[in-house]
Amino acid sequence: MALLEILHYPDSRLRTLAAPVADINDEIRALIDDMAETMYAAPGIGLAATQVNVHKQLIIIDISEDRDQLQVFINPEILSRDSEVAMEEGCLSVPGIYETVTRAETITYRALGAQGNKIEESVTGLLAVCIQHEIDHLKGKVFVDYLSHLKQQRISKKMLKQQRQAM
Ligand code: GNR
Ligand code: NI
Repeated sequence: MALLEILHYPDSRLRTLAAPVADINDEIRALIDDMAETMYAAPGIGLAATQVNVHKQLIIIDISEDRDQLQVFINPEILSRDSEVAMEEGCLSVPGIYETVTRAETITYRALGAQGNKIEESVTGLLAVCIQHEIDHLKGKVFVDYLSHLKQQRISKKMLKQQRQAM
């Protein structure tokens, strides 16, 4: 297992479109393990492969209280959306920034699980928001993109300043 480096906004590599996973092999299983270690250490409730500079359609989520219910979603697709909910979001690629984003409250999605099992279900609330946040990463989108241009500029400046100071 290994801790992976998380890309930070406004890194242009976060804009990369992820390709579908063709085969759930040992390389993908090792990536899932490393991503889980990285997400739990951060700590975060979700992580997309894009954030660790691997441009494959793979996301992991654990919204459980005890941090012991890892969910793996490979090649996830949203089939339908219903209602809206506003939730304060954060992102491991935009540390220290928390802003309210409005998304679908309920989604029906399709994905493969870690064993290649087909999943198709409707979910609501935090899990639905988290899946949408992570699928956005796979499409090169970050939650900051939903904010006003003024807020985006302020966040960019703040992140770049933090990154300069960390060097
Ligand atoms: O840890 C995270 N918390 C969170 C809170 C509200 C909505 C979405 C998230 S996902 C985020 C981890 C992350 O950056 N995933 O891409
Ligand atoms: Ni994120």
